[in-house]
Amino acid sequence: MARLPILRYPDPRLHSVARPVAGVDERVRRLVDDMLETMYASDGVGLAATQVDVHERVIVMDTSEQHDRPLVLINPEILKRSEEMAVNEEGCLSVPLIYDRVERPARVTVRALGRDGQPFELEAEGLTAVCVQHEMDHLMGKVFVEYLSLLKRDRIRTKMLKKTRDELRGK
Ligand code: GNR
Ligand code: NI
Repeated sequence: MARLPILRYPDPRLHSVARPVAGVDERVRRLVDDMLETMYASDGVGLAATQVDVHERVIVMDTSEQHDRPLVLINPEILKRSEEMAVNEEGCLSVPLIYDRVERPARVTVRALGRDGQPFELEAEGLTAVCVQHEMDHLMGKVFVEYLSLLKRDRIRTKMLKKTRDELRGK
């Protein structure tokens, strides 16, 4: 396993649209394992392949309290969205230290392939529903800050560019 570098907003590669995985083979399983290692090492509850510059429809998540229930979604599709909406505070490993409220359907039903290539369905609510929608947005090239006002997004872009510059200078 290996930790992979995570793209930081406003990197244009975060806006690439991922293509479906053709088959769950050894290469895809290695990607999944590296993404899980990267997610756990970064204290994230989810990670989309887009964030590690792989533009294929692969997501890893773990919203369990003990961080011991990895969830792998390959070629995920949303089958159902609740009419009820919910507002939650979101963060993103690609936009470190920024948290803001986003409104989304409260519950979703998702169909995907697991790490074993077998299809399954997930009925998600709470943080799991937030996370799966946040990750599926990444696969479509969308970052959560795009739900915020242009003013906020602009401030975030400036802050992220400065943070990256400071880190490169060793500050
Ligand atoms: O670790 C993460 N936490 C989180 C919190 C609230 C809503 C969404 C998320 S996903 C995020 C990891 C990440 O950036 N996934 O793309
Ligand atoms: Ni994210």
